[in-house]
Amino acid sequence: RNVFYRTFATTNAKMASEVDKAQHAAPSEDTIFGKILRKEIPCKFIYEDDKCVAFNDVAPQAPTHFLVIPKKPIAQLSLAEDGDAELLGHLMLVGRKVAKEVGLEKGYRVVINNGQHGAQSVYHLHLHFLGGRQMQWPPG
Ligand code: TR5
Repeated sequence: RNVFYRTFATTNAKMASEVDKAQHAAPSEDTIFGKILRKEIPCKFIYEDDKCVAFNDVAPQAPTHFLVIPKKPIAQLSLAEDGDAELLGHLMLVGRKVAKEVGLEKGYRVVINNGQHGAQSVYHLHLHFLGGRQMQWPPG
C-alpha cells in the first residue's frame, strides 16, 4: 500500500509540476525548439526535410513519444494562418510516416497542446505522437 501511495503521489506531483510549468510558460520569440533547430542544442533528428523535423521527447509519456515541429516558428496552433494549411497537413503526414517506421502498427495518439488551458509549455508548434501502450480517454 505504501509503495502504491508513494508512486501515486510522485506521479501526481510530476503531473502538477508539468501543468504548473505550462501555466507559467510565456509565449516568446525564441524557444528551446528554436535552439534545437539552429543546432545550438544537440538533438538527434529521427526525420528531417526542408519544412520540419521530428525527434524524441526528452520526457516520454509513452514507450514511444516523438515530436514533429515545423522549421517555421509558428508559436502555437491558434496563431497558425490559413496559408499554413499545407504545412500543417505535412506535419501530420510526416508523423504518420515516422510512426510507421518506428513500428506503431497498433495505433497511436496525436496531441497538440495549445495555450494555457491546453497545458502548452513550449511556444513553438509541435505535434506529439505517442504510442506503444494502450491510451486512455478522456485525457486529463
Ligand atoms: O507541453 P507541450 O505540449 O508544450 O510539450 C512540450 C514538450 O517538449 C514536452 O513533452 C517536453 O517533455 C518536451 N521537451 C522539452 C525539452 C525538450 C523536449 N523534447 C526534446 N528535447 C528537449 N530539450 C533538449 N529541452 C527541453 N526543455
